[in-house]
Amino acid sequence: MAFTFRGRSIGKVGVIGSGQIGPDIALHFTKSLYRLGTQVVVVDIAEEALAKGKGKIFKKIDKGVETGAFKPDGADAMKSNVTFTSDYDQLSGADLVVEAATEDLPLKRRIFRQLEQLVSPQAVMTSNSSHLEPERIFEELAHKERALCTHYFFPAERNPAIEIIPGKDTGQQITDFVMRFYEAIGKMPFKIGSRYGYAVDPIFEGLLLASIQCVDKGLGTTKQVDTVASRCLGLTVGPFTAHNLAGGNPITAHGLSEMTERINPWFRCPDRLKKMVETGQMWETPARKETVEVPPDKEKEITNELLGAYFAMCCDMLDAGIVTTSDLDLLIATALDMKPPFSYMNSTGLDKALELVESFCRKYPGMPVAKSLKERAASGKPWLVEDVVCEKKGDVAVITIRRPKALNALNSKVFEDMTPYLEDIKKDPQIKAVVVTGYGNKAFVAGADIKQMASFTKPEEGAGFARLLQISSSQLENLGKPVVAAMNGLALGGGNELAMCCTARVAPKGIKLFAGQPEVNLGLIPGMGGTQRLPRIVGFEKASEMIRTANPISSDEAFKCGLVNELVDGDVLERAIELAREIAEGKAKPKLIEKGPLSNVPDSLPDIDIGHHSKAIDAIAVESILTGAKMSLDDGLKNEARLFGHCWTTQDNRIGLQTFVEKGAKAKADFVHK
Ligand code: DAK
Repeated sequence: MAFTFRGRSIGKVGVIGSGQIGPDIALHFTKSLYRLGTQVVVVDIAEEALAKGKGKIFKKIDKGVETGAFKPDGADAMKSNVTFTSDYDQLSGADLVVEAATEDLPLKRRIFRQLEQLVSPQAVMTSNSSHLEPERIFEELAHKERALCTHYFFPAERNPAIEIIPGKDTGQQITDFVMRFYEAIGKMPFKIGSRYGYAVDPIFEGLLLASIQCVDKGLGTTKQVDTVASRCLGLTVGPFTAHNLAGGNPITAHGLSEMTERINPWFRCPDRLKKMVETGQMWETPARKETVEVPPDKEKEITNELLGAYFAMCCDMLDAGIVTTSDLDLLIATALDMKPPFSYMNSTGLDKALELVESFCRKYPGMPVAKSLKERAASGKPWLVEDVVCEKKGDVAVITIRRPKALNALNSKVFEDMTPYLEDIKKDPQIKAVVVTGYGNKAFVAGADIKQMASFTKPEEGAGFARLLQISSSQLENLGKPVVAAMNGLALGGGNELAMCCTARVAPKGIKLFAGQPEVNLGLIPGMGGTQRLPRIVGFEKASEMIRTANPISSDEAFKCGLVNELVDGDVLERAIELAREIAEGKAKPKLIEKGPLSNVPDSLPDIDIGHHSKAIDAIAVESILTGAKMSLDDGLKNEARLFGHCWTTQDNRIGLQTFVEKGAKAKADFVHK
């Protein structure tokens, strides 16, 4: 058995290097692939390193069992799925190999030369280098088209961020495959242009340099600068503490000195850092929970200096054209868990950001003031940081809703970001069809953003939100081009409703918790067409059960009842793109939703156990289903909107929303049926 994805069979994955990060990478592979029958092999020349790596993985798996993250039998299977060996020949037949050896170019080249003899020309080869450009690492390979860098972040088994760096010779198909493969196994891959250090490390290491500069200039001690840095950048630990935690990693010193040539002359390895590396000393940093006093004037100077450096470095990435504002924002927030730079600049104001950067660059002329920042500030517009990404795949536009921390829940910003794309697509004669999907491997869209809905204090806010959702969903439904929903995971509430506005829906096989209308949990009825489109697609009985009990259905059940048109093994997005094209070309003709009044409307809905849910809200849901079905879809939607508004007059509506916000999604609301 092997994991087959986008036509590639991944039966064996190799990890080279059982040092700092290799075992964590292997752990991520085994925990996400063991069920699919993909073996993981870790190779290292040192037996001691192998034993240490194995011990590390097993300990983490055992801890996962203790915390309930893994079941004991799953944990055993994960363990027996990884082999640790010093025999390189064990990599023979591997379909994907990640090299995670020391950051040393000749060594990496040697490893890849050897590897190329062991694996087929089709096998994907990647390097977890943190700095080196793929063109340099893979220079000597015969088949450079299947090689690229995949840069993981600490801790690699849990940190979802991963930089994907194709070189100039990497095949487009391989890059696409690697991006989708990592997303399918739960990572958040970001495609980054090839430049030394890629996107994250120059910023991470540059902030240590900027912090050292603050100390050199006498603005504060390492303890004080560390404290201010974590405060102003939103870091859990400051740059000095982070460097200590990484054991005073010498790669940082080496990286910074290489960046002088390869990025710009501001980057350098300062003497203080050289000395620390030479002596093996650690930085003096705040103890846990220690309060470090910093005089306010110094705090301000340090903050300005660090923010100047941070913003300057991030904008320089844009000038280099290696990353977009939206990607870098999300990447930094995920990989380093710090304040995302462009959103941060938007909140301080771009004039202020430019002032900080200009002042920094006057002091350190090696760092240029980025053209992108000057132009954006002059335009008077904030940086574009979008929760929706649109990519053209030939004649099909793929719209991805990307709010991974909220499982792609729909807030107003998602619709504001999506609307211009839909307007462009409508006018663009090159685009024949559209696919809408959600980011990641867990959720298509987990519903409308409940936290935003619960924050509304004025009826106008709720009405404005509802209007925006209605306009956007009808824009999607009436685009004039086929739209296929690639329902890659959970589709709840507004998520399922969004999918039902599409021409067709495809979903992965075998997802147990897949689609549902859980609004009654919140003291609401569906408000984006759920009470109208669901009965029209799956019939009254099934729709009534789903809407009134809030029980979600599996993807297999969704297929059986007609909610999804196709089930897919492997990459749902790839099939959705094909289907969208087939519909546009008239080769596939999915059954379209009935837009007129329905003829088979029952007088009442079957008796059903609604459990703890509100009887008051249930009555509104039933009314919406039964009265709307006798109307045209358009009128039914208006009727639903009116009844949705009616929910806000009940006590149970406040109880339901409040329970979610205060106690989380799993808590049951104590409805009073009024
Ligand atoms: N809104 C906001 N945040 C959400 C969310 C949502 N719908 N769903 C999940 N999240 C957030 C969670 O709060 C959590 O955030 P943090 O606590 O980490 O900050 C994060 O996503 C991860 O979620 P969990 O920790 O809960 O993850 P689990 O895997 O344990 O559970 C879950 C996943 C999807 C089963 C669970 O999160 C869940 O049940 N979520 C609520 C799903 C839901 O009820 N959806 C329906 C929402 S109501 C209208 C148009 C449309 C609508 C209304 C009106 N008009 C036009 C009038 C639509 C209404 C809805 O969709």
